[in-house]
Amino acid sequence: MRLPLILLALALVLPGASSAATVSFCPEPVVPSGQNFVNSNGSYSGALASGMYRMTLSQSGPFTIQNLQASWNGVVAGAYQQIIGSSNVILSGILPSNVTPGQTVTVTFRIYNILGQVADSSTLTVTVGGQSPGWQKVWTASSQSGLAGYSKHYIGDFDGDGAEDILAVSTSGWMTLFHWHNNDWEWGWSNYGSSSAGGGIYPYRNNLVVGDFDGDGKDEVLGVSSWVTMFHFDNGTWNWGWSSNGSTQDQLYAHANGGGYLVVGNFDTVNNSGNSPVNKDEILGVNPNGWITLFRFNGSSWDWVWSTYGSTSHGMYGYRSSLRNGGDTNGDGQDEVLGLSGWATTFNFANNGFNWAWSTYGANNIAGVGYPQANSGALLVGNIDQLDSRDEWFFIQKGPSASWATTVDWSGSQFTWNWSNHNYSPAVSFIGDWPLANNAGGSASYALVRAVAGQPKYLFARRCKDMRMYVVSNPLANY
Ligand SMILES: [Ca+2]
Ligand SMILES: [Ca+2]
Ligand SMILES: [Ca+2]
Ligand SMILES: [Ca+2]
Repeated sequence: MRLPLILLALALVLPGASSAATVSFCPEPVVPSGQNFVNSNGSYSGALASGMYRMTLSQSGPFTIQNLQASWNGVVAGAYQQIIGSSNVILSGILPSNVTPGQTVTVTFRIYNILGQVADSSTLTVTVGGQSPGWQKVWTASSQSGLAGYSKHYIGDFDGDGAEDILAVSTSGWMTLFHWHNNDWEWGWSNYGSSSAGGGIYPYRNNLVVGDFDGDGKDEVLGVSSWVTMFHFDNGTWNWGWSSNGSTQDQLYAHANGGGYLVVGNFDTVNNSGNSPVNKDEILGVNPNGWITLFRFNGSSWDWVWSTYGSTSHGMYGYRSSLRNGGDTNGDGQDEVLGLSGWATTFNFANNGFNWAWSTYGANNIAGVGYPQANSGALLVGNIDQLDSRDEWFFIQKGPSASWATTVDWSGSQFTWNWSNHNYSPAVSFIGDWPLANNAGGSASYALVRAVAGQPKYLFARRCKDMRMYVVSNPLANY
């Protein structure tokens, strides 16, 4: 007699207990006009107690999805039926023809219990697909068992073949190196979840910075924790290199600790020490105490190249919370530092110090792109065409109504825009077929990667479980 009583108790508390559970659709459907979608997959975050439930669908938006249907483990929404447990919800429908790319319809999926109370209410957005000229898709993650299943992606040429690789780190502690081969991201080294693999890199896995610090043509990673330690990818695995060995007197540690951060770039191409080539990357350390210092690795320790020594009158000081690598915008082989505050300003290293170079001086745009960017919009830096050796600035809006993406580069006297999804008629809110506006409840994340040696950088776009890569359609056009 005890078991039925327990089930009854569960059923009675169901409305309150299950109201926090929702069905999350991920990724949400992006469907071309006039086409159907059949397998939009949602996962229920809770577990329904056994009982009779009724599932309903409603929709709102500028057009009506036809034949809109949902099912729970094959049980089709409609009448009261017996459903139980956790499940995948499958949604399908047909978009009318002649609807506008980027338009969205919100679909609401509800589950009612036998008392007529709402046990779950979930929404998803169905977006009309589109295609903006200028970019083409070269890769889509086919499953979550590869690159897309990892939460962090560190990009660098770790094996020195001229193509950038990806060191991917998962929330469960897997670390895997991926290489672009045969038009796919293939597995290389992996720790297979082991904390002992990789020469001690494991404890640093969530806070790595990437650069070619020793100038040998391969990128290292610098792990920043209570110790700061460099790891080299040699002989098929990660190897322990220089380390602060826990010294709190170490100046790289002091600059990175307690809210400080490290900016990597080839900021100085003149004064590299020792016998290293001029492509050795430096580190700009931004100490929370206000000191901003340039470091360079000399093979056994870090040389102190330059510092503000805490001066509040140096032009960089006002940008100390938001300094980053601004790329090599003029193509001279040397990276600038970009400060993003109320003004955007670049700093160029010359004559033994960082000098103020270019600035918005408070203007509300950069080459027509609104500045400061709203909703944490992306600013990607890298060379995405083959017309020139200058790095572009790629501005991509984020947020629920994101609709612009624009590339900008240095024309010799000012920044000018070259490609924009709005430079076509009709303009659609896409890069290639990637929708800019939020989907599945969140913004996208973006990165640039030189997947092929000597080729332009590709664009990574990621949202929810969807991960794709795009390349410019015409690398000889000016982006
Ligand atoms: Ca490589
Ligand atoms: Ca190196
Ligand atoms: Ca350098
Ligand atoms: Ca370029």
